[in-house]
Amino acid sequence: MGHLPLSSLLLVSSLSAAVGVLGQSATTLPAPGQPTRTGTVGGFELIGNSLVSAQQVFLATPDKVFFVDKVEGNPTQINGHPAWASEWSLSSNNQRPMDALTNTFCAGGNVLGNGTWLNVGGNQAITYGGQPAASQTGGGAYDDPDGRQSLLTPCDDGSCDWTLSPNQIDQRWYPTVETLEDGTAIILGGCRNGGYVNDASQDNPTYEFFPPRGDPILSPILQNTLPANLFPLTWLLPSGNLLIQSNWATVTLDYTANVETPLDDVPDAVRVYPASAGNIMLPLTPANNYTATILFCGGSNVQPKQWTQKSFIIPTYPASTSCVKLTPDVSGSYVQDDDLPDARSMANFIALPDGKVLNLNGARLGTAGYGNDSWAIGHSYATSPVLTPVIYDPAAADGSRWSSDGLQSSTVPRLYHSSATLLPDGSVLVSGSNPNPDYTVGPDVEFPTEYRTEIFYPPYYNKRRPQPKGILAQYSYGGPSFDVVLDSDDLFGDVQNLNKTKVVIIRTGFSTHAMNMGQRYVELAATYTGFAANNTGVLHVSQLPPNPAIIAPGPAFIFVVVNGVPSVGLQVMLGSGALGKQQKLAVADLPSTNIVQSSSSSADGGSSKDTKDSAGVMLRSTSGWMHAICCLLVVLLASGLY
Ligand SMILES: *[C@@H]1O[C@H](CO)[C@@H](O)[C@H](O)[C@H]1NC(C)=O
Ligand SMILES: *[C@@H]1O[C@H](CO)[C@@H](O)[C@H](O)[C@H]1NC(C)=O
Ligand SMILES: *[C@@H]1O[C@H](CO)[C@@H](O)[C@H](O)[C@H]1NC(C)=O
Ligand SMILES: *[C@@H]1O[C@H](CO)[C@@H](O)[C@H](O)[C@H]1NC(C)=O
Ligand SMILES: *[C@@H]1O[C@H](CO)[C@@H](O)[C@H](O)[C@H]1NC(C)=O
Ligand SMILES: [Cu+2]
Repeated sequence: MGHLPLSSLLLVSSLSAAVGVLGQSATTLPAPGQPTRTGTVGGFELIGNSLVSAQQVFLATPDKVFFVDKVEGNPTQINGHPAWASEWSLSSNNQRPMDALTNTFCAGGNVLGNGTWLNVGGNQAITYGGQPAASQTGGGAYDDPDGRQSLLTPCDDGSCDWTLSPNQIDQRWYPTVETLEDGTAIILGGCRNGGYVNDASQDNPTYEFFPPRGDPILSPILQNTLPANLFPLTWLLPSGNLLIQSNWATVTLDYTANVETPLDDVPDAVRVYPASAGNIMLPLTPANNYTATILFCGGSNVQPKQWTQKSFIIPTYPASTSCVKLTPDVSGSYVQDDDLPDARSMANFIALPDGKVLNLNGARLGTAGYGNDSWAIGHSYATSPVLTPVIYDPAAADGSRWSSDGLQSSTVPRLYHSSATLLPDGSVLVSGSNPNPDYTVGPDVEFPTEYRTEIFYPPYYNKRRPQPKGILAQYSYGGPSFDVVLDSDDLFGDVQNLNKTKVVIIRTGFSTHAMNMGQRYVELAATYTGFAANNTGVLHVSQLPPNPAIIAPGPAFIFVVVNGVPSVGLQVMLGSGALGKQQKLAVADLPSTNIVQSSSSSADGGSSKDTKDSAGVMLRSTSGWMHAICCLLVVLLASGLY
């Protein structure tokens, strides 16, 4: 037992009494298999037409992507009116319309710690052409009450639908939603009546919580950054503060004390809607000590007064190529990063399992938004779509982080109201684009209501995928390590690939308006024992870091990535699976990394040559045993018995 850390021993002794009662609860998932599709690597494939336009998209089960549109005249009907929500089954390619109830036009969303998805804010009830409805309590063309609170508890059997929460939030078009350490959500900002940009008469510069914690609280940054303060770019930081970037300003917010601390203004360009820069928190890893760096790329250099000037001919205005990053828990100053190869507004950033970041969608000219203006392209405020994706490698040297090598262009312009999400097989679903007030199609429409849905296949897509055994279904914050077994095929026949292997957890987020709210990438700490004789290995993997601000509780996907090739992701639960304070446990030390050089006859550990062997074998067996304890612990946490 000499290798086991004290914290683990304490855990073991405190839990051993319960083993007899709950020891049967298995929480290891079956090993993932291979993707069911094959694709053109680096290219796009059209997989069909969505039933509603994908203003908002999220992956909520291993098989189901949910689409949410604004209320508009989609031909697909549900409950006697046009649908504005739907579900896409990845395995069957079948779709079904859903009834989103409230008008979800420019709503925000995220997933709660118990797996229920929240969709809040957006438009009031409307009738045809986007005009206000006579009644705000239902009836009329769409029967869409102004509720501003829709909930979906997703399912994989086609039986679930949107419901109304009894808790109504304040009026907010374009709010941002971020999930907090206890699995509840904070809802920030917005305006009351909609429009291209905000103004003082309808501003809602406050934040509130879901489930509610009382009246909305004033936020100085939101109050002081008109008119471009909609969809404030917001991340929960490992420090427990929130980063908020709005118009040119930046703060951290301690939302428990309601204190904002100003950081530097963002350089070069406005990054929030409607400038709509690509934005993402870069991977949180043991190597960077789980320190958050946020990357912003593109947007538009527009001064506050310029947005509403008659002379601002939006679709002629070039987007920015500027990329900057900020590490807010360490420094309040932005750092320049490599420029985007193409200027972009409305670019979507997607965290890929290999640790790189995909950038797609958007336009070189103009911004988000649409209107009846004579200079609009149809109604679109943007034109010159950027069709070629580009991949950012955070590990590459300065000057060489962007690459489109081997990537092909899409055939579908993705402008305002387009979206994208990572899928479990490591491909990326891309859909939407609808810079129009209502369902608008036809031969003369340059940027129609877009239903065409594509999958982008990243460079690793067609490689044989690792099939790791031993992935847990649920993860605690701290606690005992667990073991994941990789065979020779998983390691591409080379035990040395163990030192190019990582276990990563990805929350794919709620995609809308060039943001994936809640998107996050966390690499788990790991060591390994490798067996050179047969090129197999065992990863010894830590649970989540003992800090739910690094990644909030709730559902996510886990991938084992070997030499840049991810396994198919499995859906897992982070934390207790319920809203509420999460247990933080002592972190077990990991066995040291070791490659056992000699062949099998090492079990007795007799000769000096076999010292490493015997250590390796012992570590393996103890960590297998620790694994059982770990599963038990998770069950206890989940059942509230602990
Ligand atoms: C999750 O919590 C929300 C808010 O309390 C609740 O409305 C929802 O029903 C819960 N979902 C599940 C699956 O328990
Ligand atoms: C890593 O972060 C933790 C938590 O913020 C801190 O306590 C620790 O000192 C850091 N370690 C290093 C090596 O920076
Ligand atoms: C835009 O123009 C159309 C057709 O001319 C009209 O029906 C609609 O009300 C206008 N919308 C706005 C927001 O002015
Ligand atoms: C992996 O191990 C090999 C052999 O010891 C070494 O040459 C290589 O640098 C290591 N790679 C990494 C990424 O640590
Ligand atoms: C590989 O070798 C190790 C050490 O001898 C052994 O424990 C393991 O079962 C072997 N794996 C396979 C797949 O043969
Ligand atoms: Cu919108």
